[in-house]
Amino acid sequence: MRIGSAVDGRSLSLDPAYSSLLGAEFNAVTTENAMKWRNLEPLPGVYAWPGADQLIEFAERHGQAVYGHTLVWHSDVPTWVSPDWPAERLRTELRDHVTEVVSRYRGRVWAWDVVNEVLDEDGSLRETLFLRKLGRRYIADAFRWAHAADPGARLFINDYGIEGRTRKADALLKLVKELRREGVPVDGVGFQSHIAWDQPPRDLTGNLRRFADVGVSVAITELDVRVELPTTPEKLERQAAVYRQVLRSCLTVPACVSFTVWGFTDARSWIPGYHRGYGAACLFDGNLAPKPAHQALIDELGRHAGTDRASPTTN
Ligand code: 9MR
Repeated sequence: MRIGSAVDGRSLSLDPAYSSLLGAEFNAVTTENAMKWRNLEPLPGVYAWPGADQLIEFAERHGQAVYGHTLVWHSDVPTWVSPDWPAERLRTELRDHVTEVVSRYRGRVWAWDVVNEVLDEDGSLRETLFLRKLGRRYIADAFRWAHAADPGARLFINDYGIEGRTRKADALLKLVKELRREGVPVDGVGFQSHIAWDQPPRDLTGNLRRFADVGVSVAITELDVRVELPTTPEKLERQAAVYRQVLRSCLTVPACVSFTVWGFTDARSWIPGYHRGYGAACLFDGNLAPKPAHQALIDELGRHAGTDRASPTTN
């Protein structure tokens, strides 16, 4: 079971306490931002590899698996990609981007978020530059390009708001079935899991199972549990229970192949910048001291290992 964290590139370079905790606590890592198109290719044909390279080298030194995030995301398209281009130009640039990045890290990235957030809340395909110009086939194309560049990598479709049995989750299930019926190499579905402390998803386990039933892997890809500030010991206990519940769901479903938190320290989390009045969403506080949620995960993993030993035929 891969237990990973998203990694903040600046902290990895500049903060030895951050890096040593990352190396000690996790067996998988995801780049939080360094592999996004806008960051990787700030100018046409000019790639900025050092951030991504640095993380991969760190992971290899620490025996960690690397989860690549993300190849196609409407929200991080470089500014030089013009909405006025003819469709064929956009398609070629997108294809070259996917091919360049996946080939560079061939054999070193075990899984990729190929497309991120392609659905709207109502379950329709999100209106993005890619959909407008290229039509819905851009999704299948992206998977095929990625597969051609690294046939060994596991290819995921990743989204938020799909942890419970929402309309969006229903639509994603339908999309994944269609893609697989068409022979598109979709191997897995990533459940981002940005959750509020007082609104845990309903029936996450059942939801993961119905995706697993169509033959794909599932993964928790960006878990954090934001708390309304100020924090209190009670809120942190409830937060811990949500972390535990999500891990338990993943451990319960054999197709759940990895569990990733979206940053591990409150000092470096995206939450306060995006969710007004919320914070403290991670496993460690701003001084890198473990919170109750950390202990809850350790307990849950121990409990699961105990179960395994008791019944060696299950996994
Ligand atoms: O945590 C990321 C933050 O630092 C970036 O500014 C932001 C925009 O690139 O992306 C955040 O990560 C997002 C992830 O890439 C996709 N799912 C939602 C995450 C939180 O916004």
